[in-house]
Amino acid sequence: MAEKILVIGATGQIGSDLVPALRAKFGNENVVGMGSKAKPSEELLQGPFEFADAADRNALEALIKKYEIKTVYHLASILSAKGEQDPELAWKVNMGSLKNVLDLAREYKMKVFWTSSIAAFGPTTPRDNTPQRTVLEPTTMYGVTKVSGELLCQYYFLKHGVDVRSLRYPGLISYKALPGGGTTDYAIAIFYEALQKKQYTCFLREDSTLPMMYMPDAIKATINIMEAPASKIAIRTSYNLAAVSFSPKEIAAEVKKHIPEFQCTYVPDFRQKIADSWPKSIDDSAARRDWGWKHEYTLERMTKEMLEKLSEKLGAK
Ligand code: AKB
Repeated sequence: MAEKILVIGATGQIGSDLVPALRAKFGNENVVGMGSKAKPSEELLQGPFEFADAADRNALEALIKKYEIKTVYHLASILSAKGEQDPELAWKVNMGSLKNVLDLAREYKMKVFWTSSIAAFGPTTPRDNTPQRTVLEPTTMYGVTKVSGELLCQYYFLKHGVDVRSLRYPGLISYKALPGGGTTDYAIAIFYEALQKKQYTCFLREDSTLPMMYMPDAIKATINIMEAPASKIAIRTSYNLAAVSFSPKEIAAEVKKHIPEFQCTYVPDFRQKIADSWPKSIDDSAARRDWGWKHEYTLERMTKEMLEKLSEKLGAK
C-alpha cells in the first residue's frame, strides 16, 4: 500500500498547485487535501478532501489516524499584510498549527514539510544577495512566526529526530488560486487587472524590488527537497530559495509588451513598509549545492505564461 500524504492548506495558493502535482506523482487516492473553510475546486475534489483546523490538535490527529498519514505538507499560514491587521490571529494560526504538526509528527513518525518565507528577514538583514545565515529580526508578526517556526522545526529535528524540511519562499506567482493577504500579491493582481481593465493601481512603489518565483518552480523545489536523501539536508531551520527579483515597474513593463495599452500607477499603502523591510535578492547557493535546486522561469517566460493561462481562465481576449 502506498504511503499517504496530507496537505494542510490545500485550498490555498500553494496547495492548489501542490495537491495536483503530488497526485500526478503518487496517485489521487494517496494525497489527502485538507482545508479549513474555503470551498475546494473541482480539481481538488478528484481525490480525498477533508475540512479541519490544523490548530485543533484532536481534529488533526483524527485525520492522521484515519488515513495513516506518513508525510505532511503544512502550507496553511496567515500572510504578512493580513498578519499586521490581526497579529493575534497570525500567531495563533501560524504557531499553533505548526506545534500540533510537529508534536503529531513526533508521535506518528511522519515526515514534514513546512513553509517559511523571505519575511523571516527584517530591516537589519543585508538586503542584496541575502545570505543563508544572517540577522533574523523581522518587524512583522508573520515574520516573527516564520523565525520562531524555523527554530521550532530545527528543535524537533535535533531533539526528537523529526525529519522536517522547509523553504523560505519568495513572493509566489500563480494563476490557479488567489493568494490571501500577502505583500507580494500585487505581482498576481497586476495580471488580472491588465487583462480585465488594462490598468492597475499598485500598492507598492514602482522601485520596490523583491525576490519572486513562478509557482511551477516553487512546486518543483518543494517536491525536490522532500525527495532528497536526509543526508543532503544540512539545514533544518529553512533553506533560502530564489529565482528572479523584480520591481513593480519592471513587471509592468513586461506586461505592457503583451498588452501595449496597459497602464500602471503607484499608490503605496501600509504594505510598502513591509516590502521595505524585506530583501531585494536572495543567495540560495546552499539549496543549489545541498539538494540540487535550480530554477527555470525568468520574468519574461513567467509573464507570457501567466497571461496565457489567465486569459484561458478568465475567457478574456
Ligand atoms: C507575503 O507577501 O506575505 C508572502 C510571502 C513573501 O511570504 N507572499
